[in-house]
Amino acid sequence: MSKKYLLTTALAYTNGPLHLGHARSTYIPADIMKKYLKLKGKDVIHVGGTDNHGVPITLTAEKEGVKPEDIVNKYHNEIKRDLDNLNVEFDSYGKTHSDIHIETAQEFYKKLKENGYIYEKDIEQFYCPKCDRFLADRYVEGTCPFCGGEARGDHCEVCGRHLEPTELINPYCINCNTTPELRKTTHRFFKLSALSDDLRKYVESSDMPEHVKNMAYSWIKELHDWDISRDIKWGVPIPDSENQVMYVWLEAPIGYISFTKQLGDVWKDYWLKKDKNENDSDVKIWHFIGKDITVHHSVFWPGMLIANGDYNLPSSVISGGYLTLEGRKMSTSKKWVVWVDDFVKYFDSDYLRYFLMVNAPLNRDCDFSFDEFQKRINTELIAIIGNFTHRALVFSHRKFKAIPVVDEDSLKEEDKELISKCKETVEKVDKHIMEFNFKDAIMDIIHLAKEGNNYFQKMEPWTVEDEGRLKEILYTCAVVVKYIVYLLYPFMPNKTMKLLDLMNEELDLEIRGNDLKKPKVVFTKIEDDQIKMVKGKLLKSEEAKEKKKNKNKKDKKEKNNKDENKNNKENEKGDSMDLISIDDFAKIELRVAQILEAEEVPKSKKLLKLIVDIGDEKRQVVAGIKGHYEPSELVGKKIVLLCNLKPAKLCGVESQGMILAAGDEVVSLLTPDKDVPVGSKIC
Ligand code: B3M
Ligand code: ZN
Repeated sequence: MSKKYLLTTALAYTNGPLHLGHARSTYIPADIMKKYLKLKGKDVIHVGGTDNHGVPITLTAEKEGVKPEDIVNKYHNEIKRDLDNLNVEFDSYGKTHSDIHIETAQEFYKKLKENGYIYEKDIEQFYCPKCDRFLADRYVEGTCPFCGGEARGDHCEVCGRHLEPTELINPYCINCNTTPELRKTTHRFFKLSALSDDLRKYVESSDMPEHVKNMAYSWIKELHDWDISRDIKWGVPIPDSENQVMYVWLEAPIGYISFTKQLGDVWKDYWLKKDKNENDSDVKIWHFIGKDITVHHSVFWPGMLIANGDYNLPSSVISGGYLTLEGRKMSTSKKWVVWVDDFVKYFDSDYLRYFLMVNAPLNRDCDFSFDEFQKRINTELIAIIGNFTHRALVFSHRKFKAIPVVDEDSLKEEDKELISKCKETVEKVDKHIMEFNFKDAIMDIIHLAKEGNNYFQKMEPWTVEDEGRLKEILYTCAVVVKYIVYLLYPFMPNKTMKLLDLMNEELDLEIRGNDLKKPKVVFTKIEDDQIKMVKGKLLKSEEAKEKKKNKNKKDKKEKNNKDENKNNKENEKGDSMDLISIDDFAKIELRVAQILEAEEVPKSKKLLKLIVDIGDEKRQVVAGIKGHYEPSELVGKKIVLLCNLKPAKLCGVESQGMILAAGDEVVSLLTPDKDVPVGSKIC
């Protein structure tokens, strides 16, 4: 039976439009694959939509004084507009705030419960007595216990650490500033931890790339049950609970099913297992996502599907790397971002599709810089592909007004050789695309165009007087153009369709010999002035802000220098690019310490309490490393401790210093490379 492909793309949160990072990691790759498979005549659909629930949306709505629905509709439409402008096609595009999704998610939940994967447990949550409601993590703010900066209940923007709201010092409700209190509430939990063995087997047998598999294995080792209820109103109501909705990450991926359902009964062919015990081998479900949500798609979501039992599991998860902008991390809050909607005002979206795929392999991070963009478009696309296709068409049009068709058997060796290179390129490109290796696929197409250029140059058709020979040469060139157009179409649908139109041809590998239209330049060069102007427009607000920020910083520093009683917090938490002097560094006292005791901090998901020896005294330190280390494996370890940090209380336990650790998903304590005495100073 021939395969069916269901491609999905991560459901964008409706709290903002799309920027180039979304386009690069997720939507452009999926659309390339969709267009390519369709070109090959495969049964393929692309399903996507928007993710309308979750706290960021209610926060945005409250900030703007409107209903969550208004925010959702506004950005749903803007996101779809951006996707249309990028030429990303969908067979079905939905919203999670819709009847079909809510119904599907609730049925899914009921099945999980029926199968014994849901249980109830009482937990304590922050509750604002004044607002009379439980507070989601993001609704609590306070002081970061690690760095003293202003932090949100789930994350500290200053030091970048993940936090639990209960870890905050002086927590307050962001709505009314009241100090919240802990109150008991009954939550639903999903028994994810019971699925380790099934998940490991599933990952092993999947087509996920090796690096995704390895990430999945390391998460599977540490599975905890999942709290899937939230005491808020905005979301998919939990069927057997009043006043609670599903955690957004439980219901959002179910959107992949709900939105396929929008297509009618065919949805069953992709999702419903024919044999209860086995995945349908003729169905390929591929999730295209950004790399930050790999765990959700390679572990949590398959776990949900296994527990439910009715549906096919994803065959692969294609996770695209991050995009930096001009060498710096993109940040919507700092306005260091280029929105798709702005970009397409100045450049054909094909240029973006091309550049974002050719600049780095998909699974790696990639930088967008306007100068590099201009350079690659001009030196590769224009100078190689544009040049060859244009010359070939102009020449044929001038001489014959059509592509001359000849008998391939009578061609000369050098013509045949080039045509066989075309065929080889199809195979190579096919292999690369099917391995999601879009960069190499494009490089092979460029290479073919180079061969075409060399051939054209060598044949010097302008000197050929024999009409028969000229026809052979121009036919050979037309074959190369046709192959380039065909192979490049998934990457650059606009430009290639324009070329096809000039050729009066169809999107395949035949040459029909139709009359040519008068050739026009399809690939236009990006001029220096243009790139300068666009840079000025799209990066200007940030530059102005930067300057202002730097000036403020300078003023503040001057003030601080005068002020003996210095409170350096602002400078410390400033931009990560700030340089510090050696005197600044000397203020930090780092020592090698040895862990003597380690135990869990009750009621905290993250914290361990440690007693450490720093040479001349013992200290009690609280560290957010639970889940990354077992307390027992820590005892005896030599680590690095920041000793002169102001003591702080974390979850009610005093911490007299901070242990240094690196990493986010995988957390590693810093340890001395050689055995140095406890108390050794680090300088
Ligand atoms: N809404 C967006 C993100 O974290 C999130 C994806 C959901 S996919 C089911 O990128
Ligand atoms: Zn409040």
